[in-house]
Amino acid sequence: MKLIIAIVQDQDAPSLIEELMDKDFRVTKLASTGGFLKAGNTTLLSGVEDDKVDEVLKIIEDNCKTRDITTSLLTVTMPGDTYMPYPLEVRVGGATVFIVEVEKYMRV
Ligand code: 2BA
Repeated sequence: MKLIIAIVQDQDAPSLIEELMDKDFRVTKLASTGGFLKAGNTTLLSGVEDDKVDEVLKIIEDNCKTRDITTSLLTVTMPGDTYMPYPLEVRVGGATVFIVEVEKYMRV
């Protein structure tokens, strides 16, 4: 068994969870925050049998879009200690996925 950890954009989470549930995969949704943008994203945990991993990855790929986001994360220091927000283009997604071997899975 593998644990699939997928970090996705909030907008993509509802359709992704719906399709996973429709296809009888179990999934847990966690509210998370990206370290770089300091903005909310969604982390999904799904324990799946080895032969189902590719199917789950395909569902993630189909539901998660790449988006270009303009953020004002950077600031430029101006004379007189004034800070000006400086727009920064960042490409986010579709999804960041980790696949981890599960040593033991129990529901007691
Ligand atoms: P954030 O850390 O908020 O990053 C959002 C996007 O900002 C990233 O999109 C990437 O395009 C950009 N970015 C991140 N760090 C950067 C840096 N040092 N310099 C320039 N640009 C940077 P994604 O790569 O699609 O990542 C989306 C979210 O997935 C991340 O949100 C983070 O929450 C998570 N993530 C990505 N890689 C990870 C990793 N190796 N370990 C843990 N979480 C990760």
